[in-house]
Amino acid sequence: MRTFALLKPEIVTYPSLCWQVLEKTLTAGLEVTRARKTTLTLAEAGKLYAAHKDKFFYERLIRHITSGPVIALELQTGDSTGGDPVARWRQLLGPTKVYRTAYESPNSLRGAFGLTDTRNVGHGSDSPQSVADESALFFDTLTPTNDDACRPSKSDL
Ligand code: YYY
Ligand code: MG
Repeated sequence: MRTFALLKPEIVTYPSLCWQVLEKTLTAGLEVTRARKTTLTLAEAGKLYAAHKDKFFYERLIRHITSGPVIALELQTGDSTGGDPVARWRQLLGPTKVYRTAYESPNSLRGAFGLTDTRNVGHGSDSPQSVADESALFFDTLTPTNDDACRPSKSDL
């Protein structure tokens, strides 16, 4: 069983933050099975956040997620820890709204690195269906970008 996670631009733009997030992810017993760095087009961001189209924050959310590179991760729980990776990643992320992290989970990723309700470190799928849809979007159908130039092709391996 896997989950889909996305690191947002305010993390990916800063390599040291990015490494700290990845380190906490591994320490929480999650293993990275696939990863891809990319920069979303407006249309791709609209697909990822289609469920929020009518919300008051939609425009700022889309503007932010397309403002710089993101890293898509497919995660699984390690053999020794087991458990549901969807719940594990969302628990590690912490609450959506940053003010809540202060008293609910200061050690979560959003508690440690979250800046605002929009610039809140990452995304996590919330159901088996969204894992399937979002993994397919990022790993199968996304437009290739310059970031893909540094990915090895199968014949290089
Ligand atoms: O799943 P999660 O990311 O924790 O929150 P959602 O309620 O699905 O919202 C998706 C995304 O929208 C959130 O990560 C930031 C943004 N957002 C916002 O900018 N302002 C809000 N008040 C609520 C959500
Ligand atoms: Mg959500």
